[in-house]
Amino acid sequence: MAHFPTGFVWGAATASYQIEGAVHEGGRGASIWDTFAHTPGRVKAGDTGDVACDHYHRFREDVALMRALGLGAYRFSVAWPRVQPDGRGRANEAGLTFYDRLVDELLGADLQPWVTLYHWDLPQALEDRGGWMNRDTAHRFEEYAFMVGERLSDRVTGFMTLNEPYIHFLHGYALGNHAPGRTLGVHAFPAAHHQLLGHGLAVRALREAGANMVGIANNHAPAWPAGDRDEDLDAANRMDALHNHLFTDPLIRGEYPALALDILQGTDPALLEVIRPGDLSVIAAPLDFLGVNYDRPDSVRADPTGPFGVSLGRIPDREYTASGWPVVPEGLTQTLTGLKARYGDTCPPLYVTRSGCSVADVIDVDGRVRDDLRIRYHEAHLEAVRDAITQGAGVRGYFAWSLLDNFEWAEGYSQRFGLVHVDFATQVRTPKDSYHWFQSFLREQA
Ligand code: GCO
Repeated sequence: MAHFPTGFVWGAATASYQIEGAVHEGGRGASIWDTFAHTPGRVKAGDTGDVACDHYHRFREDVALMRALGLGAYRFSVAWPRVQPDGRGRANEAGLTFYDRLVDELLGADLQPWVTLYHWDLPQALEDRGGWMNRDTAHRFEEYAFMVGERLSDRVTGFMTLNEPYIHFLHGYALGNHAPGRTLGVHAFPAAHHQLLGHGLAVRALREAGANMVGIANNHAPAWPAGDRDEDLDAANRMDALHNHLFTDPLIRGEYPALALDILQGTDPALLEVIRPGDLSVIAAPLDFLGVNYDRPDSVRADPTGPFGVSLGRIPDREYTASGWPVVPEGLTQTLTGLKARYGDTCPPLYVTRSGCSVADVIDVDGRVRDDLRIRYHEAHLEAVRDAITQGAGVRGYFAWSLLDNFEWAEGYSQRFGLVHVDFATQVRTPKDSYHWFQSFLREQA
């Protein structure tokens, strides 16, 4: 494969609740994912993140694995309930100390720390007051962002305020298959707006605390009409507005996409009252980069019975990963070039902040994990990034999801996304073939 631009950032990504475990240590408070996972029937096989990869105790070993791989960066998230167990008030020193040590360990291994402030583990105490449906949560987030910024910004390369506010809004508040498990449908819009407001307030707080580079990690998927009926084209446009523009137009243009406003207005005009004068200028605080998380295109069909009047179908004639996602690398090129086309010169530099797939991995008798599909997946998506760069989308980094097999939300431990296999009974880490492939790929890039 041809070379990527000099300075291109190569990393791996994880999230706190998915790997840390140690949920009762260091003064950590409960998060909505603790509550959700401990509610029978919510997570496959009753799995929880109580232990996960025990990364809280094994982070040195995990950093050493990344160093040996040859990565230059690590994207992890800070668990808000470690820093503020109840989501408000004074910082919990033990929580900050954990991340302090992690950051120092990374720097000692020549890895840039990239920090996500919020990857869905809201302190339960805030959910008890309405969670992201409550405007006050945005102000609590600002306060928390400042605390983390003050402690870590002297050593962190890039901060991401939120991870995938779209997925959190959709699955957490509209559909309810993720924590906090609310099923509000379109009426979940305040959870979208308040996350965006929290983002804007946090950008300001992080800069005041001395952060160098501030961005966000958004989820994107090109909307492909499933058929050529006019209704399907309309449905695809609506999906595009909800999935791709609702969480980027306000950041970059300072306005909500008209189509999304139409959907809200058509459901309940009172929904728009959560947008207060001045909010959009807070939300549109300038960004240093835009993180892009991509899985697959949305194959969209008009469906009056589906949420938002659409249903999503399969994309035919594709290889499928273990979690049932089709492999569609050109959708990543389309996403990256699409952002550049939509926002032009106002488009911040792009980073692929999460790319990877689930494979039904097993350790063979010779001790190897032959995850050829994952290798092909990364190769194809890296080609897709290269194509986007050639077509003028300024892409500056790629973070593989994930370093380790981990707690895959409602799927529990049934889906393995890691470059490194984790035996959850013994916590033994085994680098997979994809880990070794990435290692030689990076040597060639050097
Ligand atoms: C995200 C993702 C991850 C998932 C991964 C596989 O928000 O970045 O949801 O947390 O584990 O994308 O589904």
